[in-house]
Amino acid sequence: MIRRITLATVAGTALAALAGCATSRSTLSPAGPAAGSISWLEWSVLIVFLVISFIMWLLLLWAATRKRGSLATHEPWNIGGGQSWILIGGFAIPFLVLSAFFLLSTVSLKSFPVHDGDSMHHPEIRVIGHQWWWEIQYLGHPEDRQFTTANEIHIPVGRPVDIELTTADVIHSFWVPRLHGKVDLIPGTRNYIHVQANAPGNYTGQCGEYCGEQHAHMLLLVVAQPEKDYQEWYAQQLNPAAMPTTAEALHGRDVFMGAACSLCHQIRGTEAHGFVAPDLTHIASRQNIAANSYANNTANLEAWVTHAQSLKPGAEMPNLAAFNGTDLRDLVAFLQQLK
Ligand code: HEC
Ligand SMILES: [Cu+2]
Repeated sequence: MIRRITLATVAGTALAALAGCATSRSTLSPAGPAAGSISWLEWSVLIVFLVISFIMWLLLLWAATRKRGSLATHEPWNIGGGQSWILIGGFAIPFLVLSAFFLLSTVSLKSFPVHDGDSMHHPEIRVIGHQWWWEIQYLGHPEDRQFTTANEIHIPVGRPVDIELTTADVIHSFWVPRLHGKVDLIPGTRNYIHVQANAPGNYTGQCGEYCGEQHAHMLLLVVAQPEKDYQEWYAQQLNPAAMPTTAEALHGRDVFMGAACSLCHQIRGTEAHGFVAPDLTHIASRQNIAANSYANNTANLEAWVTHAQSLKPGAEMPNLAAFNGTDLRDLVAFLQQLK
């Protein structure tokens, strides 16, 4: 019976632990230099402390099972009974191990640059946290190389990208575990970070600082692309919104402009100039909606536009349920051609 319980516990724990290894948001599979150095530190701490724990278990076992003398034959600790155990095991070894890890963490912090404003003159991207989505400004030079998007950051692969972090409301934290460590977005302050991905791919991130009701649905996507694809994406994002060509999309455009949407959202090249919500100029080019909480497809767009509060209760987008079938269909058709 005890053996079974032990086996089940060990197997269960191992499964739970292994399940954490393979996700797209695991610090255990680093894909950039900063995450690499954090992961290296993580493994060394884990291994050293496992070895120490193993030795402790052996000592405990030995103490519990050895043949005991009577208490009277045991010297008091201050005249030699176990004094050296206390000095070496309780002081010298922990001092050495903890000092070594203090030094290692300091070295690892150095490879994870967070600059102050002075040393970071020209960030390429500014990320502004909002409850509960990410505003993303590309700060290209000259000014006509600049545009704003949301929730999905594209970076070229293989070189560091300088990102400035700030917030429009409360404290958030920028964290893409496979690429770098957490850096907070703090009101009235700018923080800086270098982000680099070694291989092309999608890297999921998550707000790392509790920021209210929908904190858990404040996800982020970093898409690392070869330089050429990245430049194509960049050029495409600079364009104003596509002009609708189908009758549905044209009608959908009127629905959008006639409803409250344009009070909050911007679509460059149209009369929609709201600035309190994600820029929708190229919404169809994004993989997900609602800060990467739902896939960007017809069903989810229809659900989101009419019942945002059911999908993300508390989000700053109201339910706009009062569309009839055709209006809703055409509105979504309009959004879907904003490539
Ligand atoms: C009161 C302001 C407001 C109005 C009005 C509004 N929205 Fe939004 N919308 C938001 C906010 C804020 C978000 C981000 C919510 C989040 O992810 O937490 C959002 C998100 C979205 C998204 C997802 C964007 C993304 O990148 O994740 C779409 C699509 C969208 N709105 C479409 C519309 C349409 C269509 C209308 C009009 C029918 C509309 N919105 C009206 C505030 C508004
Ligand atoms: Cu948060």
